[in-house]
Amino acid sequence: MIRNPVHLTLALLAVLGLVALPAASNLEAQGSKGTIKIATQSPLSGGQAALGEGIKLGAQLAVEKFKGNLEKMGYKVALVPYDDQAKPDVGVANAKNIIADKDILAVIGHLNSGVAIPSSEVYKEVSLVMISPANTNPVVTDRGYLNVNRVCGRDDVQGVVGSEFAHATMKAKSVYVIHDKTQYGQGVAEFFKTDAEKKGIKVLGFEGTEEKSNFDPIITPIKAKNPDVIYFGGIYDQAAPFFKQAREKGVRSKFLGPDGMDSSDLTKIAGKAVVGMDYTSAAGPASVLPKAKAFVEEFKKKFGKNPEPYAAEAYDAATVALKAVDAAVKGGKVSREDVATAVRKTKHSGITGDIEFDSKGDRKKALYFVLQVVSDDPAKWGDNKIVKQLTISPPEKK
Ligand code: ABU
Repeated sequence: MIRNPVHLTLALLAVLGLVALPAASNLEAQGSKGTIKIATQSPLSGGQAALGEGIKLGAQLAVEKFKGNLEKMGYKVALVPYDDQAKPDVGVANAKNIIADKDILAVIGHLNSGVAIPSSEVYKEVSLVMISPANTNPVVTDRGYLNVNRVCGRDDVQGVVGSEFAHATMKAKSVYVIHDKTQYGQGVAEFFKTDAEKKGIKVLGFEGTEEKSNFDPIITPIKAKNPDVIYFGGIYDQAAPFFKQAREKGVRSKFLGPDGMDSSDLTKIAGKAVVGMDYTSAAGPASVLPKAKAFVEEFKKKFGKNPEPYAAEAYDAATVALKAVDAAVKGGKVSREDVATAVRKTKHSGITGDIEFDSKGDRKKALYFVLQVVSDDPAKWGDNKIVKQLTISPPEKK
């Protein structure tokens, strides 16, 4: 779409072979003020849609709120949501479509590290920046790509926060570890297990499963071993039926898990079985983030529901993206690489705290929490008790 008459004339001359056009810029016809798009990639369908939808809506709210500067400069600004279905192949297929749309200057996503890692290999081909609100697997940033950043913490920290809690607070002498075989679930389970063993906790089992509905064959041997704690490295859509069935079958162990548990859908599916359980999270509960209160009100007013965990992080990630696009536009040229460079330099006081990235794209100071489920009412998920709150820098690269 070429709107500027000068560019139109140049294009016609180019077609006639009378003049060579410069290589297409990412923002088509910079002088003509085209459309700037921010994409989201997260699961919008399937069992993890509660968190994925929250990521999309958090980013949408930020774009609506902060697009004004760019509009004043004459650009249209649009959010383009993609449904990665929590599946790596779908995320990669979407990523290929995203990089083909030159108006897209940033991606906010994903929910799943196992989707973000291969998708970001595609974004890297064209230096398209990704800012993740939720991906905690270390590999996301340990590849050291300029275009990959995250505003949340890392599982090599989160797993240890969990094992420390199991040891010092839960006084666990034995644990049984289940994981979902994904890069995220298995990864965080391994960090938990390794540190738990260092602390002298006996690991009675370490088992991966993709089962989603009938956990009988897994629960029977766990019940026989009677661990003090069962740790589930995975996401709530799989963990909730497991916890529910475990209680129904008389398992008395305490439950523990990472941020994949952090969704109101955990109680929607598991009900009373998970009341009292503890989980770690890298998503900041609005109740401890003073600036997030207005966000929660605005979110509820606009979308008629509470923001799920990681919606606030998506809001901050999208705000950082827009700030970086603003800076790149003011620099007089807009390429995806300029935006990626600007993101890495951005300092932002967000609703989840101060955001600044290190040389790998990790947040310099990330937040970690231990929370406890207080009610079987999904509407009260935001009231979960904060048992512990930590601010931790990313580990030094080995
Ligand atoms: N960190 C929660 C979402 C799961 C993931 O990182 O894959």
